[in-house]
Amino acid sequence: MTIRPILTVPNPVLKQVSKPVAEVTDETRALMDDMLETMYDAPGIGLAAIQIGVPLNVIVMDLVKDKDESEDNDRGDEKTPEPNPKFFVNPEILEAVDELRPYEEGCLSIPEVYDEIERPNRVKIRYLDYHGKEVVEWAEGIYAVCIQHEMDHLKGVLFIDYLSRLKRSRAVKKVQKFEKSKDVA
Ligand code: K1U
Ligand code: ZN
Repeated sequence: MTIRPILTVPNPVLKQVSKPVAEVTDETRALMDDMLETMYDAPGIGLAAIQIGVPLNVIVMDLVKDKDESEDNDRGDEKTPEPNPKFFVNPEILEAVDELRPYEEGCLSIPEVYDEIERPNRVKIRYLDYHGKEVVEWAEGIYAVCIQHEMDHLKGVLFIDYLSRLKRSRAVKKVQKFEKSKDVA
């Protein structure tokens, strides 16, 4: 497994539309393994293949990190969350409820930028899992937020595209400044 570099805005590759995967093969699984390692390393709770420059409809996710990690267990020790990776090949949204919920979103391709985005609170999704098996299920709460955010990446859409032009250009400038500061450090 390899940690791959994550592309950041304004890299034009992030605006590409990704293509469906013909079949889930060992090559697809090797890509998903690299994506998961890259996501854990970042760290993040989701990653789309295009964020590492691969224009395929593939997403990885692990929402455990979004829980309060400082929560204590019965012995008073700090809880270490169990990894709970999820893999999505060719995901589709079949239904979405009308109810919108705001959530403060972040993106590994737009580091240090966060803003509130409204999305449907529940979506019914269909996808192929790590083994190529079809799954149909409802996603709710942070799972619904994250899958919609990641599926936007597959269409070349970033969460800052929902913001005003001013906020978007400020966000890109902030990322460019941040990336430059990493070069000199
Ligand atoms: O770049 C990405 O698509 C990943 C992104 C996913 C996401 C986060 C929040 C709302 C919608 C989608 C991230 O993982 S940003 C980092 C993050 O949220 C996080 C990092 C460490 C611990 C907990 C959260
Ligand atoms: Zn993102």
